[in-house]
Amino acid sequence: MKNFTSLLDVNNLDSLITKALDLKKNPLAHFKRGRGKTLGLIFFNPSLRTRLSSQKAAANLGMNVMVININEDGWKIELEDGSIMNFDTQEHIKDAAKVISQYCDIIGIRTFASLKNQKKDYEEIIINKFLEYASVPVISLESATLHPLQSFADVITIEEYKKTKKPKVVLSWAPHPKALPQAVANSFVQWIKNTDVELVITNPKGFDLAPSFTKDVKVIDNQDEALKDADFVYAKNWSSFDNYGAIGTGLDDWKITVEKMKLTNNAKFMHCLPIRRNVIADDAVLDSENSLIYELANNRTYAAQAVLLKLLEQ
Ligand code: SN0
Repeated sequence: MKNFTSLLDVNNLDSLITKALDLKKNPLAHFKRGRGKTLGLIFFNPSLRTRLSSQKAAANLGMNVMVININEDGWKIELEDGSIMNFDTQEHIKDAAKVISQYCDIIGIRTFASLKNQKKDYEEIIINKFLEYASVPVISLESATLHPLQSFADVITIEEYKKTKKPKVVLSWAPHPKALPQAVANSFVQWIKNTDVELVITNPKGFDLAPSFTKDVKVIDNQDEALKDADFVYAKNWSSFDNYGAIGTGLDDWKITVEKMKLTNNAKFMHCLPIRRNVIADDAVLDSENSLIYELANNRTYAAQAVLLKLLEQ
């Protein structure tokens, strides 16, 4: 593994899952591996779990960590090659990537979709520029269209809690007051398709994910029907892909309630957090025995640690 920006960077998912579960049992087993090595975390937008779980993962490997919130603390970054920088951007991404590579052995980048320009978002300009110009491995800490560290934690958690060999996993769209990226959902589908589950996506008309991700996946717009016999319910809002960035209105009944969970096979409930409580899912679901929200967040550390370890081992 040279970089970690999507599932496509992973050679053997099963062995990476095993590695993460081993690290969960013995987090300090490789404490000497990262000694003298530095992880740089570059944030273009807010983060709680990704930031802290990555720091924790690095600390468990004996690494040093440097963090910068680039929009608040750094210069305004220029993305266009060849641009004449006589306006408001102050530092070219090429220069930033080359300089940060001198200070760090691994660089994590967190970016966010504009949700205005589909083509630009799906081109993943920031991550790709870092891949082009950095001289050390690059990890995505959520990009415009993918969130691989989250998805890795998602598959680890399903592996840990599944009761049958091939559980039914339902990814359900849920309401939200703001336009959110498709990244978590796209990436969830990309990863989960490579595990042994029956995947069903349910979303309202007009909210289908990009066909490149949903190819060969069952997608239905009847949420109740989708939830039937589910072993895992993964709720997430995303804004429209087709009508790019549009939010759903009048769709509040897509919220996950106790009544909806009763349609399932006593399913476990998952969400990546942060969650708008009583909008996406009711408190009674989030705080129920079947809720895995905190366990999923806990697994973010071991997902990040398995990835860092793999990159340190080359
Ligand atoms: C992000 C998203 O991609 O949906 C991060 C998830 C890991 N979520 C949000 O931006 C939520 C913000 C909000 O307004 O609730």
